[in-house]
Amino acid sequence: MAVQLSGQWLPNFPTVSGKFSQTQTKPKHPFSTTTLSATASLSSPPPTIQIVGGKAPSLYVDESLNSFGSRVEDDWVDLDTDLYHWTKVLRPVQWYPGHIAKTEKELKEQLKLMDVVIEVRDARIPMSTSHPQMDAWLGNRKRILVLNREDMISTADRNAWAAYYARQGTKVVFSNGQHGMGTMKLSRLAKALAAGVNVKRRAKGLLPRPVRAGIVGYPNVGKSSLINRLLKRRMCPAAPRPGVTRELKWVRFGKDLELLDSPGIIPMRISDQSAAIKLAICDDIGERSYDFSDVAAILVQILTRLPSVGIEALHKRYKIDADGHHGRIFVHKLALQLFNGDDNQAAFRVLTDFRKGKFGWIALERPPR
Ligand SMILES: Nc1nc2c(ncn2[C@@H]2O[C@H](COP(=O)(O)OP(=O)(O)O)[C@@H](O)[C@H]2O)c(=O)[nH]1
Ligand SMILES: [Mg+2]
Repeated sequence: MAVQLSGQWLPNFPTVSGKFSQTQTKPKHPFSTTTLSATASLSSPPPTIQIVGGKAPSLYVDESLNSFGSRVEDDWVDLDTDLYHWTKVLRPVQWYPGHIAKTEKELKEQLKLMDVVIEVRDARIPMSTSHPQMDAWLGNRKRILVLNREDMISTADRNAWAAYYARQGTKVVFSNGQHGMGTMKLSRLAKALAAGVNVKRRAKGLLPRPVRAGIVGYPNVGKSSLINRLLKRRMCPAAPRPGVTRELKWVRFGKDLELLDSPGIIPMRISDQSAAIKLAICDDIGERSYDFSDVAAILVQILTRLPSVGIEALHKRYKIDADGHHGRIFVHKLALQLFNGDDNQAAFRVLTDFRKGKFGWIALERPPR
């Protein structure tokens, strides 16, 4: 039985959706700000929940409180409300290269052949890399959610997401497509989930066949890398930019698993511009679809608000004061300081610094309450 996951941060915010293979049918209760902390809920997960990979959550630090003693979740809600207003006035970001429409069509066909679907998301932005139509395409198909790029978020981020999905009864694997962490667990889980296929075949007197797992998700989240790490060979082209995988491709892992690598899919129209900007910040959509200065300005404003970064870290790196509202001025000052007044270059520097972890490894999204 599958459960519809949903959560709202903002009136227009996309539903955190995904029907994942699970046995728990009760919808989540709202995140109780008084009784439930991220760490507490993980320490006693319901028996059906499987959290695979990632570091064990700390049992001693109440990560639901910030340094001022107020709720971290409240800060995130405030930030997202501001993000909505900041992005609403910008030129909309849209990215839909020609091959995606073709992929979508082919993928829907291939889905019929899959025993289990592995949906990969960017751990920095699990909500913004959730395709709004994925539920409809997958129906009751068995699913595993992968939060890849686990090395690019903090332990607190990971704990928050692990606790969130644990409450949903969602199987989630944290992985690192560059170094291969989580990939063996992923293959084990896929085989275990699809074991029923061969039980049925045997009952019919048929020989067992390899389990077919399709890897799907947004562009550049690490789908091909995960397959390559699992196979320990470069079978699928992977590169640090979106739109590299253009074809669907089945590859064999051992004698009992077949994996389908697919090009990233993304909605034709990204209706949520907060999500679009986060995709741009994380380099998950093509560079030509957005204005570097717009995106870097928003990033600066976000960074000033994240407790682990803040105005101090920005000042330390660039020797410029940020105030949380005038990211553009910040970028322009950096341009004057280092790039002969070229805002574009300054913006690119800020974006690259974030992507390289120069402000620490941090997620840009926390679970909804
Ligand atoms: N830091 C980090 N980089 C990753 C991870 N997984 C993939 N990458 C890098 O992200 C880029 C995109 O990966 P790719 O597999 O081509 O993504 P795909 O478009 O989803 O197939 C490549 O440069 C990878 O080396 C990860 O877990 N951590
Ligand atoms: Mg790829």
